[in-house]
Amino acid sequence: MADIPFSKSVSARLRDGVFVVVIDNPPVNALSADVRSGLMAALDHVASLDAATAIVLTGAGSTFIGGADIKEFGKPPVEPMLPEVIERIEAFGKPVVAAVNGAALGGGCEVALACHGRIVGEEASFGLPEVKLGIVPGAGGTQRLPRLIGLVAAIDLIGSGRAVKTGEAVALGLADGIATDPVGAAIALAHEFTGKPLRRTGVICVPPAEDPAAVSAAEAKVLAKSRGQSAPAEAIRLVKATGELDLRQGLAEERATFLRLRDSSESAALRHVFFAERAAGKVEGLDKASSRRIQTVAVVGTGLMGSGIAVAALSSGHSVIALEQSQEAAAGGKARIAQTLDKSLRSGRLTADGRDECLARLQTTAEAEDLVKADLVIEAVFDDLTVKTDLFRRLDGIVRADAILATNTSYLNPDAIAAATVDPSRVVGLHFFSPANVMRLVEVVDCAKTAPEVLASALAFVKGLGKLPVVCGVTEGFIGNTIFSAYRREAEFMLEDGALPQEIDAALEAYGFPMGIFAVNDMAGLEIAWARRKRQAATRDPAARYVEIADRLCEAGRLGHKSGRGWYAYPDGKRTIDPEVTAVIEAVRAAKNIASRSFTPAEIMSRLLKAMVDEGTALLADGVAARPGDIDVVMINGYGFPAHRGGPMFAAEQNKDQPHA
Ligand code: T1G
Repeated sequence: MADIPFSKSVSARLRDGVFVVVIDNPPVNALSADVRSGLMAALDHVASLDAATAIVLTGAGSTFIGGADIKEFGKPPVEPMLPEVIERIEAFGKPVVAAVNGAALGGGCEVALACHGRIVGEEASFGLPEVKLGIVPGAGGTQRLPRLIGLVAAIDLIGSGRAVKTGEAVALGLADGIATDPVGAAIALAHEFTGKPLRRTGVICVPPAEDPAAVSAAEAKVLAKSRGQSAPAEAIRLVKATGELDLRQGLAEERATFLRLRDSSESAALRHVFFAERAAGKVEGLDKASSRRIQTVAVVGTGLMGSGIAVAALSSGHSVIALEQSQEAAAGGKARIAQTLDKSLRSGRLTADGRDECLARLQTTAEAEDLVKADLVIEAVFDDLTVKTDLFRRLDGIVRADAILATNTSYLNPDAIAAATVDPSRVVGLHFFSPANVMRLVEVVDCAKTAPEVLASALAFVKGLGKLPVVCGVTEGFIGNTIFSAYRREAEFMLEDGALPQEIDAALEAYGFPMGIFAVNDMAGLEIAWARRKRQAATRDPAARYVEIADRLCEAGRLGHKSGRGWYAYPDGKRTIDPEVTAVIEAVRAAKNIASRSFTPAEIMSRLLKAMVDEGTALLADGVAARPGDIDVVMINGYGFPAHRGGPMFAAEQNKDQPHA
């Protein structure tokens, strides 16, 4: 029998007396107006079709339903609305079973929750990630999920927005079964349901016997991670209300909250981040460049950065050759990599078998000639131009002609490193952030001579690591460190003018940064920036304003957390304000005859944001960054800028009509 179309993206066919409805709306089967109207039409059709005893709902391709169409947010609503479609499914007179073939997210999960049964395929996942978009589920998720899996698990999932895979979904009671052919199994389940009273999720009473302490603990865990955001707390309130409100009241409260949050600045910011993250790895005109297959990755240098990169590559299925200068150093590198893998095992990110497989794909060596097998070489040695150019010259003669050479330099000019090779078109920058096996962000540096195919391969490689690539051009410090330096400089100007480190940090933390800039500097250690300042001293513009406070601290042996003292003191490891630091700051101010004045938190933030935005604007003008959103993505994922503010460029654009403090 031919497929019956119900709209451009919804069609169905009868199989064994069951109407199998397929949503085919690439790329992720989002619930656009066309899908919603197609679903309604299919339901109408089956309601009066005697030949069909039930419905099975599934997605074409690798996704079940990726959720509401985020691109429709902010546009005039088009009927039918999703809650209507979902209520129709739940109330339907014949069984409706979801064959969850892939991700069921947001509205997609809500559709699945309203079905009378759920069969999951091996690649299925369920999640209500709405809080990550600054909203709460808007089509019954907060009311139906707790009815199926209880309050504690629902608070965890909805409050964090995390998705669960097949095994956890079954354990939580979200799925009735797993099948390699979920549609076939869903048809069988639909037959079992026929003629029996249907399980309507909305009428289930929320399991009552839950431990109130466990509910509070789940709530506290979510709130601890959602500093400055309102959606997670609102989502928890709605989930908890299922104990008191009936479905209708609960749905009305949920919808009102959803509509209010959808129009909030928090949601606008997070939606911007969603699309900016997906745009950041794209380069105009690059689609056509075919990327090279990268299976074997060589990592040169197995310090903190190199071993982190090796773990990231191993964990995503690559073979890794780690090169060190001696056998002893190679053995040390191997131990570091194994330790990091063990840590992933302990935190549940890796299974024991997974760890063993990773180790089996790792080769450590002191023989550069072993790198002949590598498709990509990532250099992570000491950040010194001579060391790096020597290394690239040597590697150039060893690796295959089609191998890509990448440098992980933070501040050096990758064009100068590339110039040491015969073929600089195969050189690219891959600036990982530490710890490289954890941090998602990678700045992919498109050097002056990088071939399009090499850039495309590097981007595909980074995406394959499960990381977030942002393309940038060459400048000292690329996007992130350039902006970080600018705002650090501004913070130090304010210190000299009268603010204290703890006041600046408090303003940043109140804005939503997990940690203020001085606390961050202490964590990272002050010595690297000190060494750089000393190197730059001879060439520094004598007319430019220079703040010596950090130098004075370093000279006094205050090198940050590791040395027990920096911008703060750390007795027993705890960050505390140190009067000695205040005295150093006051002495520097006095020496320059600066009359100290006070700063409000709003003024501190306004000046720091302006410093970031001015530098960002210059990077855009120079073509180092392609889009303002790329800068936002870097600052959010590499430097703790709160995602719910959208990044510095977005925040500035939003506030451009407001007077500065
Ligand atoms: N709406 C519109 N476009 C979307 C989309 C969506 N929900 N999800 C993805 N895209 C686009 C994305 O911009 C990209 O476009 C392409 O699809 C591939 O995405 C009522 C209110 C499903 C796990 O938050 O998590 O439901 O860049 O690169 O790695 O309560 O996309 O190619 O032009 O990410 O294979 C809740 C968001 C919505 C899910 C697939 N749903 N999506 O990952 O591909 S709110 C979400 C994802 C909601 C209800 C509420 C992932 C994915 P382009 P991709 P992927």
